[in-house]
Amino acid sequence: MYLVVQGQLDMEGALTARDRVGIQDFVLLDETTETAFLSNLKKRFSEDLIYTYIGTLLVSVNPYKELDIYNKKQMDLYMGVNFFELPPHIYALADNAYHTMLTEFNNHFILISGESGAGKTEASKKILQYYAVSCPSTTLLDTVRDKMLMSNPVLEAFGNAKTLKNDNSSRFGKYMDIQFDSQGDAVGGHILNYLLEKSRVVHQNHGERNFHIFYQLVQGGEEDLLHQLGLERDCQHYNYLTQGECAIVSSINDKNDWKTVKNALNVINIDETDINHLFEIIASVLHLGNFHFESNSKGQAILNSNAELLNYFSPQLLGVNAETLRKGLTFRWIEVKKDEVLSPFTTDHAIYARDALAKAVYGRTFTWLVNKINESMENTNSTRKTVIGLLDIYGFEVFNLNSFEQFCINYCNEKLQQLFIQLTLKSEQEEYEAENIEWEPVQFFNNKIICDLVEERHRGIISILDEECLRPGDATDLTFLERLEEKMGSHPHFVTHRLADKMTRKTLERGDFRLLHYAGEVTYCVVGFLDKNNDLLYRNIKDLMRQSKNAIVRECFSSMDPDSRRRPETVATQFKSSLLKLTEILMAKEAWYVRCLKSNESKQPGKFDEALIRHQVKYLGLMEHLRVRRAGFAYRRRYDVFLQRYKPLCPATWPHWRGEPADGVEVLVQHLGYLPHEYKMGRTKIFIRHARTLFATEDAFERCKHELGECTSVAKHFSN
Ligand code: AD9
Ligand code: MG
Repeated sequence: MYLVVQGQLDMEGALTARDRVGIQDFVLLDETTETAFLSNLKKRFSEDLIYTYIGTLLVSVNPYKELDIYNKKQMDLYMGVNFFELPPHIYALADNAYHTMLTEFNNHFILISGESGAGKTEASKKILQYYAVSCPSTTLLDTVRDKMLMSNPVLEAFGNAKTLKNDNSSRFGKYMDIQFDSQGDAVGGHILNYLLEKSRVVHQNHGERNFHIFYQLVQGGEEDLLHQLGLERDCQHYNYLTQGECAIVSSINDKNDWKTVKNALNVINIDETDINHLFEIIASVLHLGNFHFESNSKGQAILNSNAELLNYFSPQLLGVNAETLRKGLTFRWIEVKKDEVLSPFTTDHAIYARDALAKAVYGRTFTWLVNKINESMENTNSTRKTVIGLLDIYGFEVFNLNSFEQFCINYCNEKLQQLFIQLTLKSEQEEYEAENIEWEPVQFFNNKIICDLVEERHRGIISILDEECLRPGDATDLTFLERLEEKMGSHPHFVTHRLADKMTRKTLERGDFRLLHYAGEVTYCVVGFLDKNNDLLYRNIKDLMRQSKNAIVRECFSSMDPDSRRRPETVATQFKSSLLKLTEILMAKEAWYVRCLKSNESKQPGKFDEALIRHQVKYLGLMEHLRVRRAGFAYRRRYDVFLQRYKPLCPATWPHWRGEPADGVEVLVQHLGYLPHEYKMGRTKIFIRHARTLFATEDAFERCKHELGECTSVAKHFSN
């Protein structure tokens, strides 16, 4: 009996091999110094042990190499096993969330955070795979699972791109609810998407690419299809694909990915007609990017592109009249006393209109795709269900040149950090309160001050940006910066060129401002902030798209913009509201955390860049989290779980304790010689102040495992 139970507990020398593989849970670390923390992380990383716990939080270090730890055998191993009984793994966290959801019948979410390239998307895919493979299944449900799994390659093709930080960087935020019925079957899914980085469609920095789907189509698309879409099999032919000068990336196989995506589109129930429309849209965007404009003698823009192409692609692919499109891109239609008057564009305006159209078509198609995926994963069964939400959002990023997109992405990461702080502090505090335990709060750096700086009504950066966007007349990116300087000048997390020298000893260009984010300082260039925030599309172009013969284009422009005359909310404000809603959704659920760390900047397998990791450990607040876990009480276990594990250490509790688990635990720890200040009995759990107490118990337990029958002497030894 003992051995059967312990079979699951087999940590085979985990403690004795501590020196080699480090400690599996930081809570058990002897010292809570950063050096000890890093040394443990490094030790484990060098053994390909990329996961370590801080209590129930999972720290993951990106190995940049395939590890043989994500197979069915491993999944089976972790299924239904108590959290701490096997080496740390993303499956253990997934499994624990799942079983807690089933036993407590409540909703959970897994917050996966870390900077760009740290491994969030990979982690979220592993979790989804775990649920898809491990949960009970019926044939009917298998199709739901397939759809959930296949939504990934599709969304990654349309929403991910190569950046300087990550060859498969998520350029949108994704929150996915996986719905389970009371038997634990995965019965449906729903995705919320957040702010796609649309500007990438028309512009990429050096060393970066457009969204994967464009390259997949051009390189993997069948001859017939390319012919039908009027495309060349050569990325170099397209302006929207060549700015980064890296159309081919060694780690990416666009041809294979194309096949996967096509297959996935079928699995998620997109019919042939829609698939064709989808490809027509992708091709239209590429063609649009090749439109050039010249200036005539009056300074007016003239479309100087292959007329044949325009005449083919406008009606056949984009589904609109070629001449109307040409006019739309070179003239503005103004209403004068109820008459429409055409006012010619300059070439700059025409380029703006062209790019705005490409971005709008692509961005709306992306949302259409998410809606389609949601339809296909919808759970039509009305029985009560619970969910596990998976949050995988673009990570914090700093480039040489940071613009509005990085501002939004980094703001989003501030919000998630804030949520983490609130929830970890809150839950800790609540637990002590609920269990009637006194505790000592630990000081955190609270990044609320930065969130406020960005989002506060009337005073935050977003409000000031919106004011400038709405101000008629001479508002420009630079006047926006001036406003910021006027209003934020002395804020401890805001720097402009006037203050730069004094505060950070680093100079700033005139058009820049710098934010001191929780994760580091980022210098933003204001150029383009107003345009990107306004994200305006000329009304006549919108009207034209609404009449498109391409059903997806028509749907995108009709349903999403019912009132074209009302000024839409700005991009930043919409984003802010969507993050607020997301926070509410998450706050109503029980949280699990995966903190991903990037091991090195050069994406090299097995390289542990200590300075880089130290920095992340710092700003992610891992040390504080650890201290909070240990401050009051390092460890807590439910009475029944604690008793079940350690009962062999005491004759009175072994092999069975016939009373209340709490009483059994009291007898057990008395027998082990716990001193009164070393532990507290809560309502449902035992709280142990120092890790070493638990550690000694663990050691005793390990020895006991090997020296069956000598438990009593082990306990005696312990109390000495
Ligand atoms: V971003 O904020 O979307 O730019 P992520 O999502 O944090 O970023 P991602 O999951 O895409 O990073 O990981 C980056 C790359 O690291 C992957 O493409 C893999 O090559 C590599 N990676 C990440 N996690 C693992 C892993 N558990 N095992 C092996 C990994 N390789
Ligand atoms: Mg990602």
